[in-house]
Amino acid sequence: MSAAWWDRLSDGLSKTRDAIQSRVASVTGRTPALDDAFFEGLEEALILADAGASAAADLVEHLRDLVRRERLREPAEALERLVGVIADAFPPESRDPLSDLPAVILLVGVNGSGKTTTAGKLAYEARGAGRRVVIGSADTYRAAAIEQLRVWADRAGATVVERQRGADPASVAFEAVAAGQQTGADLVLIDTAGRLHTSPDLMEELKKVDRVVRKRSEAPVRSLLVLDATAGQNALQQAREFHAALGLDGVVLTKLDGTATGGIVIGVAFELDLPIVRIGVGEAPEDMHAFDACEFARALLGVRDTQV
Ligand SMILES: Nc1nc2c(ncn2[C@@H]2O[C@H](COP(=O)(O)OP(=O)(O)O)[C@@H](O)[C@H]2O)c(=O)[nH]1
Ligand SMILES: [Mg+2]
Repeated sequence: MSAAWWDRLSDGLSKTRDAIQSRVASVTGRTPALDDAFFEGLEEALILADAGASAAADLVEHLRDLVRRERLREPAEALERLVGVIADAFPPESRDPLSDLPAVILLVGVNGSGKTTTAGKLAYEARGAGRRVVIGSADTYRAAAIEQLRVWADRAGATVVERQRGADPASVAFEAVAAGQQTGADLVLIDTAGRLHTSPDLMEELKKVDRVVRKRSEAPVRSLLVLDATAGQNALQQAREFHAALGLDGVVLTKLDGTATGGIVIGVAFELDLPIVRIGVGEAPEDMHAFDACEFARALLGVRDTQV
């Protein structure tokens, strides 16, 4: 990982990191340092970072066991072990829904979470790897949304399938899949509308898009939830609802460069057992990265990798 990339992710997670580091600093030099208050403090910091209460309790319990078994005494050692404990809470990388192509990827999520931007970034990444990409513009509610996606598609060198505003999203998605098949595309990305996840209409519309796409596609179809990491506990609730309605294959966490607490990544992986497929750290095409659980845990806890 380059220093710039580390700093970018690290800056976004500074709030959580500072909270954890100050707890560690407050017990350093004390004997014994690794007492109940230390572990309770860590658990509280993880909850404040939006990891969710059950994930926080479970992770800290694991850490306590390790510390006891290895007879650790130093807060820095405990923190280093916590990196491993957090990293192990994520599903294995072998479950990356973007790793085996051809595929059709449905991008879903609430308004403003970053679906269109993510479609553009994924197209840009796949084009960079020499893949043929078709993007379906299935957010037909706003003319601006269609425009925005076209700009991204042009930039990436991807083919875009679009219809006029107000067209049936499922038919646009259907056409995109058909176009992908006809042209031998490796990747078909379907951008959808957001609105509120609490709107039953939206879920019904997405289920219809999902049904139509699965029926038409010969390639595997995977649904990715695009989540705004700055939404905190709200993001976890959205993930539960989208997962229940659509059966998700993974999550893209956006805006980790912003004011995100970051722990939401842990909550989603832990509670829903979904892989974090990519993370977004800015608005430019190259501001998206594969998720590495160990790197992430290091950035969140402020523990530099000492092995490199
Ligand atoms: N800082 C930052 N902004 C992002 C990121 N992803 C998306 N955005 C911005 O969030 C806003 C909403 O994104 P958009 O893709 O239109 O969301 P959609 O409604 O889900 O399609 C836009 O201003 C994007 O530029 C990210 O990873 N970091
Ligand atoms: Mg959009």
